[in-house]
Amino acid sequence: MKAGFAAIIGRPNVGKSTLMNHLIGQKIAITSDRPQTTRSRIETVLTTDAGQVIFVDTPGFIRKANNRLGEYMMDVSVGTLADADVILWLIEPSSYIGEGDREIAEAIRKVTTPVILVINKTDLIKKEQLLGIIDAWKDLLPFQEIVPVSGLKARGLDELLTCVFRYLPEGPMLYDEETLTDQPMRQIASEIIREKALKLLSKEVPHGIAVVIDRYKVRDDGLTEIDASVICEKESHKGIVIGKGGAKLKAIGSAARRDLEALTEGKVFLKLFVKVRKDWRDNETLLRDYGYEKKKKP
Ligand SMILES: Nc1nc2c(ncn2[C@@H]2O[C@H](COP(=O)(O)OP(=O)(O)OP(=O)(O)O)[C@@H](O)[C@H]2O)c(=O)[nH]1
Ligand SMILES: [Mg+2]
Repeated sequence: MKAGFAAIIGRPNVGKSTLMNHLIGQKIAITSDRPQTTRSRIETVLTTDAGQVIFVDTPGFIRKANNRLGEYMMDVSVGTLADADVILWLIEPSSYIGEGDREIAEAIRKVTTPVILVINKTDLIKKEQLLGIIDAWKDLLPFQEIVPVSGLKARGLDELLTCVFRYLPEGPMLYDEETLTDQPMRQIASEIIREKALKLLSKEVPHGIAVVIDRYKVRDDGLTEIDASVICEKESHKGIVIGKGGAKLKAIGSAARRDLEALTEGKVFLKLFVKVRKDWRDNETLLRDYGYEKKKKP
């Protein structure tokens, strides 16, 4: 049997979280069409006859962090490169190699971890274009493999898995067979609410949002009660999050509740509150309170 870690890295919005969800067959990581959706390291586990892969979803690589949250996110992404057994570097299906991609290549050159280049979103291109893309990228790094996939349409995933297992060490399973993720339910719940805020709010507001679960209680009758605070970083954002007559907050709440009920397979009572914590993205104490804390290596 084989078991090990596969880090999923790449620029923001290339489809890392979507791919991971489709690889394990369940939605654990939140996704959106906005860059910088994922903020922390999320592990999910796939157990097959061949062994166990622990996928590690990461925040997208950015060239320059604008605040401490951004610095934290970059630390998470760079930190996974050396720790993983294999790196899956996801790219858009394009021949263009930007500065951001070159910086990722530089970061990968500093580690000895094998790298699979994963050309994602191939549903958006014609088959004939693929060879040109492979040709443009193949010499950027000594890639072990180049694999085209579509995370969204779940195409090419078996081929990708076969490649991943090639680079995992022999060894016993790291998690028991039933384990799907290292994320506790409270954390998944807070992320689901943040996802709906990302999708339903426009402009710069969503990037300054954090969600904190104040209370999470499973009642004897099976119903789950959740109180959560939607934190925004400016007084002027609070009204936008609440919306006219509370409509926006209500929409965020009902969309989140639908997902939470599907996940918990039961009824959910969700209460949302909106709070302002000025410039929390640059406040070390608040970042720690919201779970964006650097974990010390043992
Ligand atoms: N057409 C197409 N769209 C995709 C595919 N994979 C992801 N997307 C879309 O791309 C957008 C970004 O997807 P995410 O999975 O959130 O991307 P990410 O790389 O995790 O983004 P960050 O967490 O912000 O770094 C979403 O709108 C997805 O629906 C794909 O294979 N094909
Ligand atoms: Mg993501």
